[in-house]
Amino acid sequence: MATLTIVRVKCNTKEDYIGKDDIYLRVNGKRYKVGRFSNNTSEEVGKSWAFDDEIEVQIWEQDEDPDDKIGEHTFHASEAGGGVKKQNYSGHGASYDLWYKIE
Ligand SMILES: [Ca+2]
Ligand SMILES: [Ca+2]
Repeated sequence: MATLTIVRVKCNTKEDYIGKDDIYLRVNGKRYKVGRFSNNTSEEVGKSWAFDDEIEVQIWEQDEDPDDKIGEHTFHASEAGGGVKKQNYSGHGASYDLWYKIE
């Protein structure tokens, strides 16, 4: 059993043309609200999820019409012990960085 902690999410470039992005994660399919972002802003998350071999984290931007998926990444238990690392998510013209730790 391993633990994924998402430390912080940063918006480099937002997805919505007007207004702030409304960002949530889907962690193995389950939705977790992060917050609202304009360019070059970040939010502390500090939330952990237990998993076995791998865990998929998607970043989504909420809209009135169908939400936009910024990207997805699968983290592996074999990465455990490496300290805090950064993963970039890019899609729909947006770019987000996610800092995480696997223990
Ligand atoms: Ca959008
Ligand atoms: Ca939106």
